[in-house]
Amino acid sequence: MDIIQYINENAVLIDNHLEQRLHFSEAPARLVEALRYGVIGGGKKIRASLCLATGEAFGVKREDLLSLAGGIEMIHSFSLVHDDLPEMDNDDYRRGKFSLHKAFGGAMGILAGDALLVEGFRFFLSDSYFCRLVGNSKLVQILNILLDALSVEGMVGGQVLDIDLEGIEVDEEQVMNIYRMKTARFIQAPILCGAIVGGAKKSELQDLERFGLLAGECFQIKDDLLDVTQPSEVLGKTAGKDLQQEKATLVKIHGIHGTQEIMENLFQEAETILNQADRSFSLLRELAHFIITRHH
Ligand code: GRG
Repeated sequence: MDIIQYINENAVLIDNHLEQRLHFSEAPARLVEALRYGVIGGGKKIRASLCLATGEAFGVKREDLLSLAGGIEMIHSFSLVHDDLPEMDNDDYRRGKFSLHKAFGGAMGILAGDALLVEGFRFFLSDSYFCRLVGNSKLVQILNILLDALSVEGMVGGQVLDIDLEGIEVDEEQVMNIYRMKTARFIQAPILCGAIVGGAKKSELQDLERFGLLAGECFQIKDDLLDVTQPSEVLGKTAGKDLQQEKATLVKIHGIHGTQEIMENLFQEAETILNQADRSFSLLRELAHFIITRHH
């Protein structure tokens, strides 16, 4: 199957699943509206696709992974909603529409972000069919992987470094460290989650751990390249912000061509891991290729 078609099909499956299940009879209506605005009907849902494609490589049915992949997209959306706040990246646009705090106000930007994070975990934990299918031991593994990726040594810590190092002279290792913490660990996590549901062996998990981190590094490097090469209309968010905010990026150190070369080398390293695996990971390989060739 064409990978763009696969990604789009998954995005529809996830959106439909979120649409069906994100209703809360006791919650304030405006909070629910904001929460749904933050996750349904926008974004590539690439983390969901990574989870589904990995699960499928281990023989798990896509339908059985929708609550996990949907929850992961909610958690990812929390990070975007908070990242857009004036105190962070301060962006009025996201996914081609007003960012959540612009549409619903600053307090709701914080609270709907919080809600996406908490309800993202509840989304799969409250699915009793999914929990029975996976079993408690794997469920704990999945929770640990997601929480590690979001932790002070993961996304939250990475975001702090990203802010602290604005406008400061940085070297490549410092930048790569931010990329790994802020972004790559939460690209790696859905891959590992899909593999755990599928009963991956320890050695397979180790390979996918390395692959996932490399694919995640590629993801953030591509994001930085897009920021300087694509207009806002294509990105669906404000372009050129890294330069404006003096962000620590590889582009700042190596320029566009040097950065592209680093990304391609990392992709090749990632691809080699999959090529040497006993199992076929063709969709996952295609998704990694999409990550480095995408236009938004
Ligand atoms: C913990 C208070 C608090 C806030 C968290 C950590 C954080 C705020 C934000 C960091 C998240 C971030 C913006 C990481 C960069 C990763 C990135 C390039 C995200 C864009 O992901 P895409 O392209 O977006 O997959 P779509 O819209 O397609 O889902």
